[in-house]
Amino acid sequence: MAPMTSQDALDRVLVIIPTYNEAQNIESITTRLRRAVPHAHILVADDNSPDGTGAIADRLAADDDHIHVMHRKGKEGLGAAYLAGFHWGLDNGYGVLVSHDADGSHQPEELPRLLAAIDAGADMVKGSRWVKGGSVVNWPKTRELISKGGSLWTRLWLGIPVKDATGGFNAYRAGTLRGISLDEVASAGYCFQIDLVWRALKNGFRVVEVPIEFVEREFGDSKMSRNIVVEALIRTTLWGVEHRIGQVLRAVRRLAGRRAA
Ligand SMILES: Nc1nc2c(ncn2[C@@H]2O[C@H](COP(=O)(O)OP(=O)(O)OP(=O)(O)O)[C@@H](O)[C@H]2O)c(=O)[nH]1
Ligand SMILES: [Mg+2]
Repeated sequence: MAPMTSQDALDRVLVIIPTYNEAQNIESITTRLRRAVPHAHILVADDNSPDGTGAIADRLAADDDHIHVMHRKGKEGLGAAYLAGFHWGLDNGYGVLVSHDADGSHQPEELPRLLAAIDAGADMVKGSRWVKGGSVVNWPKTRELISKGGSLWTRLWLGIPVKDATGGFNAYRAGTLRGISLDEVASAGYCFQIDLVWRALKNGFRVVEVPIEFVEREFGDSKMSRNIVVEALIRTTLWGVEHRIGQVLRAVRRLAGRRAA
């Protein structure tokens, strides 16, 4: 098979929407996405939502060949839903895969700007609240502090130049996802987003942040919990300790090598 050109990749876009109890949001978000980027396909990855989100998605898919639904057996966290969605997208030949929340926080009308950054050469694009031009609407101060604090903590430990490490509105070239050992990803909550950008950077992929306006959800409940924050804190700190020990060991080895020479 001939390799996919950049234009081929951008012609084959899949937007993955993980859902758990998003019955009030799913139709409006898919409608907005279909309007904003008409050639993109959508995969709803639903964890058997008790509120019937999966059945609504089925109805939408029945009327539109650009909408697909993956029914998963139960709530396993957004990380697991994204991994299943990425595998489905890669197996079905999509060139660019996008992660997108159902709750209206990520605005479909901003997706063309993320895709433009892929077109300009990025391997991974992060929609970012905390770069110049980015913003949040209707977010309580506590959420802003958790998000900014989490990104700062990540930057300090991992030494990565990413302002919004936990952001979930991202676009990946298929080759990026193939090159970051997805099978080893164990993060379940929003730490998943940090895990993926850290892997992309470690593997030498070009990561670009583009400013987005993030809007607090109007309908339905947030699945953010203390466990999700604690998971992110523990995992990033462990990766950071491993990273910093690696740096020290490499420096010691270099020094020892210089002495011996
Ligand atoms: N399939 C699946 N989707 C999930 C799960 N948890 C959350 N989601 C979806 O992932 C997206 C983000 O979840 P939110 O609850 O909005 O979490 P958040 O965006 O981190 O938190 P808020 O900013 O408070 O909304 C939404 O589309 C959810 O429906 C899950 O366990 N399984
Ligand atoms: Mg949300």
